[in-house]
Amino acid sequence: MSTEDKIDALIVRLHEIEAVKFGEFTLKSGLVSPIYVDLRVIVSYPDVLASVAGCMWEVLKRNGAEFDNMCGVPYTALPIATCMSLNNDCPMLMRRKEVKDYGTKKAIEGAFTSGQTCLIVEDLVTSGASVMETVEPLNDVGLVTKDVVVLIDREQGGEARLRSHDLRLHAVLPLSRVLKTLEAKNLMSAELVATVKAFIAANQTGPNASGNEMGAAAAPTPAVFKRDSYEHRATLTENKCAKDLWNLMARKKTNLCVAADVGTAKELIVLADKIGPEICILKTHCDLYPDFDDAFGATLLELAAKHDFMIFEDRKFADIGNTVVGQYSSGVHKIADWSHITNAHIVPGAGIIDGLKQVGLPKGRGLLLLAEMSSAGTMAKGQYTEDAIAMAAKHPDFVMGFISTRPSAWKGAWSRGLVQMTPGVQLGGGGDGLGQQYNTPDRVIKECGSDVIIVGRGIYKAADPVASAAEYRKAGWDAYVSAL
Ligand code: S5P
Repeated sequence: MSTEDKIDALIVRLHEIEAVKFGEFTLKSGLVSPIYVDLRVIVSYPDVLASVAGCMWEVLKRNGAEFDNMCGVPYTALPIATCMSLNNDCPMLMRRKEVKDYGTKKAIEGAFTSGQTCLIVEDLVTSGASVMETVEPLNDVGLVTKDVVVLIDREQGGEARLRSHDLRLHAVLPLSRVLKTLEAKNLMSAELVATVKAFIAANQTGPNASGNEMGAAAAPTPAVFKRDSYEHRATLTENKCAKDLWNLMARKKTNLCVAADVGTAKELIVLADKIGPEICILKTHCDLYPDFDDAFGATLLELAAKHDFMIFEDRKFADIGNTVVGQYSSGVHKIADWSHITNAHIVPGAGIIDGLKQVGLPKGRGLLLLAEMSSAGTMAKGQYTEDAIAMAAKHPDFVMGFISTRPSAWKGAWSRGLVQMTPGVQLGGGGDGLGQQYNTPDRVIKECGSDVIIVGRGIYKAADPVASAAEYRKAGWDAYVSAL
């Protein structure tokens, strides 16, 4: 049997013994997943265990991996590593999960010499975090780690994370391969395959996700929140507006959104024409302008096309679904006709998203959820933020991201296709005496993990708004580049 046939047969067996299951599984984060992978059961099926160990070895040899010994990630991968060791006469090491507080206190058991190369064996990779927990103690005792072999890669960001640590991931079964085979063998419907794919796309783990299933809890916040490029994140979203924005930022080299809270529409149009070349988004509060008229939207759209920026009407909808349909589509402002992006509070519950989506989705618009706020004493924190994350996950076609202040510290997993936009930004920091709290562009991007800085008074109140916009643009962009 060819390796490929063996792999197909193994996929069917894994499905039979319910090591890979489909249905509705509630994860720790509250998200409902259409797929669940639990490989602990394979120890009870010797034919499956033998096949897993055989396929993993073949993939390693095919890829030319070389190593002196191997170490399984406790616990599910230990029997797999043992089989590979016995079948191929390759020495094995063991990592203690809890280092003994008596006796030798060794984290790594077995015979080895410093400088040897050790292969890591794992059953399932989601974020790559649990692999790293085994790599570190191996490196601490002088072993070199270059290769990681895994049975199933959920394709949720683990490979990139391992790559950033110079580790090569060899996966017998990328999840997409599992889906393809099960569909070809009529064990999954095309619809179910699409559902699982959409779920995986919407739940990419980020660089600080933990190794728990679906990255349900976050690791400590790193000083610099390492990030993926805007170009790559464009490939992770289903929402047209988010895709356009990611690509626009990468193309124009700016992550600056200007909050143009000036006194009149006339002033706003003049400002937009001047600072247009510096920005990715112009944020408006159209109910601030006494001279707002029917020509406003068309004029702004012309400027957006001229200077290549997007329009974000910061309406902060907060009513029931039926009411927001009217507020978004008609009334005085007809926001959906001219604003690419708008935002909403989640206070009313999911109906607000359904209502806005009914109007915005057919027009290719995007919605931001207010998951956190920049003002002192905000109620948008903790469970509220978690709920916003869960709501966004249910509408990957329409919700394009969040208004947030510190997404790097979020516990819940969120898709990296979503955009994080942060207000309360000034180069000098501080506050405004009315509750606004300012952070610098550098901290917002590098420490807080945001993607877009929203700057209002720091620019439009400056003596030279154009020079100030250029300064903020540079600060925001330099911070992004250095966090890559
Ligand atoms: O939490 C928030 C959310 C928003 S959208 N805090 C905010 O300040 N904003 C908006 O960002 C606010 O309405 C204003 O338009 C802008 C901040 O302006 P600045 O002058 O304080 O920079």
